[in-house]
Amino acid sequence: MVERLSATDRHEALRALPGWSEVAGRDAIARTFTFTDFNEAFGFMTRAALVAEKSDHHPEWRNVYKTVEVVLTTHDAGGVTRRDVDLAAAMNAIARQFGLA
Ligand code: HBI
Repeated sequence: MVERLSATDRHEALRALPGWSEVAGRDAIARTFTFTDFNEAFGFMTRAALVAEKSDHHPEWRNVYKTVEVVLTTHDAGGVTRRDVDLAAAMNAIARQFGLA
């Protein structure tokens, strides 16, 4: 099973993940993506879903109009692992295709 990251490794990983931060009271990371409209938000989710399914690692997320709130944690490990960091990086790359920083 994949291992939880140490606090140091988690902090180091977050430094390379613009927009992501730790979730208070939970071993998880989160980012809220704000697009220009629902079409872009849902387009982002569609592309991210394909990555998630391919890697068998799935986000907790919520869409309201043009925002997508994402929380990543590895349920099997009970905390943040390399799999969450990889999915967060993939989501940032997809968001950049929609013009987000
Ligand atoms: N997604 N975020 C997350 N965390 C998991 O532990 C996880 C998952 N998707 C699929 C998955 N685990 C399966 O590998 C196991 O539940 C069998």
